[in-house]
Amino acid sequence: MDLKQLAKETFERVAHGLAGDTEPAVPGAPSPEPPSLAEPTEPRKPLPPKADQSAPATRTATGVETGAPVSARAQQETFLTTSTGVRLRDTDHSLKAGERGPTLLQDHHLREKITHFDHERIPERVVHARGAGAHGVFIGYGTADAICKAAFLRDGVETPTFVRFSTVLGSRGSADTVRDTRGFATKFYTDEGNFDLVGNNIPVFFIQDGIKFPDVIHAGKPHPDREIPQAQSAHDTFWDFVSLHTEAQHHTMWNMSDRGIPRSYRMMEGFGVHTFRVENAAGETSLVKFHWKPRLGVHSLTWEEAQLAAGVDPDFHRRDLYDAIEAGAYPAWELGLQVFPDNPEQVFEGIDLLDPTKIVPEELAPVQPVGLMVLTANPTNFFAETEQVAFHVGHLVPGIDATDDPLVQARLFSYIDTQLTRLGGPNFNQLPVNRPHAEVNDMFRDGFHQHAVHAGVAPYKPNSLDGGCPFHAGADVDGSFEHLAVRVAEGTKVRAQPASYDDHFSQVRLFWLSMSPVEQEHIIRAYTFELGKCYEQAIKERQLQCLANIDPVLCEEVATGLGLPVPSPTVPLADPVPSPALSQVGEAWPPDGRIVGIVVDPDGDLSDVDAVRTAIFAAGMVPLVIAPHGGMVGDGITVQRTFATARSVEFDALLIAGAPVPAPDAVPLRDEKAGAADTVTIDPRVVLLVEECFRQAKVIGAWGGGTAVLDAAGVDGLGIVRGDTGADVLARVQEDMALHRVWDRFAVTV
Ligand code: HDD
Repeated sequence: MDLKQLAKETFERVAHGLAGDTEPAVPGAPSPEPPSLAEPTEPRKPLPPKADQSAPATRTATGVETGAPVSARAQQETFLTTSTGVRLRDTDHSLKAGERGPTLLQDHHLREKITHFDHERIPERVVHARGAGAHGVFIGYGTADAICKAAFLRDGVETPTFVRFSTVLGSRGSADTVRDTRGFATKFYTDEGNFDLVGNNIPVFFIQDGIKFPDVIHAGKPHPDREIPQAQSAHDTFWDFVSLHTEAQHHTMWNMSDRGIPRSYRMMEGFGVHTFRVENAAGETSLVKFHWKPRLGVHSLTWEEAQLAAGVDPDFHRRDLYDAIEAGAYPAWELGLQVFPDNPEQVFEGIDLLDPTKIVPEELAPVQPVGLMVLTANPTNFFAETEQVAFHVGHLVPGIDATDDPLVQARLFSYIDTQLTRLGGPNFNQLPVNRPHAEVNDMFRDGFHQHAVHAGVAPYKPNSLDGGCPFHAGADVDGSFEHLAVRVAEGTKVRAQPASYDDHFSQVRLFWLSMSPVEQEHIIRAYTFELGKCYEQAIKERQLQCLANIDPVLCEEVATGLGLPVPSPTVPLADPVPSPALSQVGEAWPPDGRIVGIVVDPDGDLSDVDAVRTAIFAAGMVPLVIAPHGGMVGDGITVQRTFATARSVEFDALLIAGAPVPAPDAVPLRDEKAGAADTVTIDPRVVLLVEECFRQAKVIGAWGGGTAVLDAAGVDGLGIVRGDTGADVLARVQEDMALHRVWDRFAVTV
């Protein structure tokens, strides 16, 4: 079977199956071409209904059950009521003793309204508080059948999913583009019950044993006295911990690399991190690691972009995901497995598979695709879905089990426990977003927020009063869960770990050596920046010692930046074989879903602009027209960004169609001292846009009068495309975009 072709066909089926029936946003208006990728600038028809997430039956004011899917259920054409359904004539004035008199305690509507409001907030997640979610569908390829019997992996089986992406350290309102690990948690509503794959965009973790989780998080969170910095690792407590607790060095290096600042949630890999044990229909077991491979490739922001975005658009990743889905540019990932024999040592090629600070390079164990996930719908209500979704690594389905990795063992406890505080009781799986699509017949009763009205008198086993129901599923019943019967290593009770866990540096070096020069340069800068933000000299010196144990060049460069002496290694440097799969540089990717800005001059030649927009759409990208003012320019070209609202971070490439004139309040770029008035008439905000895009190594193209902007900004060389027509320039820009950035430009600008 050609898996690439299968992935493509599966994606087309899902994406076009949904987009196919898109109708014009404004009835009677012609559909934009192609309709599915336009940035949403006007109200649209609601997206197709999501997988059945129905809340308990809701009644309208007339007492008729709507039966409408959740996404379409708005409170239209209804009367305002109290929470008990009594119609209200006035919700704007409290009940007073006279127009100017005091408010009466009797005003039960006022009290109900304010009381409910007072209790609208729930505790944010203790980690991963800031996030964004989406609904999707997973389609199995059947390629995992030989090793895993889980039904959702079978060929063609479609399973609804809900995914939540997140940052780890920041609070709910923190910026999206901070340097941090990203959570990538997926709930599969399978026919055999819910399966949660609660992973990250980084394949290793800071600690080898879950008992240290409170330590690493306390160190990473803001300082307890000042509660700063928010959503950052650039502070003393974080570096204090990771430099003392050297098993954290591998994860830390991934954070300091470009992986710590993803371009988009749509362009991140996901990892289950731990090794899991799977079982096939014949009862044979294998060990596996889960990988999500994004269809758009793995791409990152530059540090400058990340910082700019945190200021100009703190919701950058949330907006990007929402807009892409709303526009029909559905993000997609292939689920893949690295498969290892289930040997008693649980070691593969010398790598301890139970140590979550280690990867298995893909060159040693290729990632084998087993299915495709496409995210097709945004949440209808952020709180109800994204905030209340509750993941748990113990939500496993038949055929998949946890291993004895001490990190996952602690997680098996933590996830249910945390929901008790966060969601206020043990019935959180009854919330619509958490509700399994498989039949639920548990014997859990009562508790806060109990929504079920359980029938029967015997919620216990054994019973005779309910006919012995519900029954245990016997071994002969399909789809029943059983912990895999693996032999437990014999030993005495100890608080200890195997000697193999003591190697804290060889794989960090492997990662470092696998990076291209420009990625190494970014890593050096990140360490230099973060350590430069620390106050304690001893912490900086201790981290430099760790870097000396990873690589002498890395250590020397960072030490130079900090103005500190270079220590010598205290452990022998390993000689690992680099893993090219770890680098983001070098591979060409489809440009789908990328944003191309087109700067236009309303008074200039706009003849090519429409054709260029259409060609960008046709290539699966999103064009955004940038003009001095909003509204329309030329012959019906809609403006999406103005010189005041556009900023470089938003665009993957920039096109300039004509020399943009200065806005009335703009300061003309002229050399007053030289008296050369009016030598340049280009709006300085456009010049800034071009300069920033150039620094961020983006492709920039210009034709006709637009080339004057390139001259004004003083940009030239690699990835600067000049031409006579828009079509010619766009074609060459697209070629350069395949590599995401003009990587070689960094060499000339740093
Ligand atoms: Fe965790 C949330 C991922 C180790 C305890 N974790 C949480 C989320 C993700 C991860 C993506 C957010 C889920 C959501 O969107 O609601 N966590 C990981 C990964 C880990 C990891 C990939 C290591 C491989 N976590 C880990 C440990 C513990 C926890 C070792 C505790 C012993 N994690 C939690 C938690 C959270 C959580 C406190 C906070 C909110 C929640 O669970 O629902 O239970």
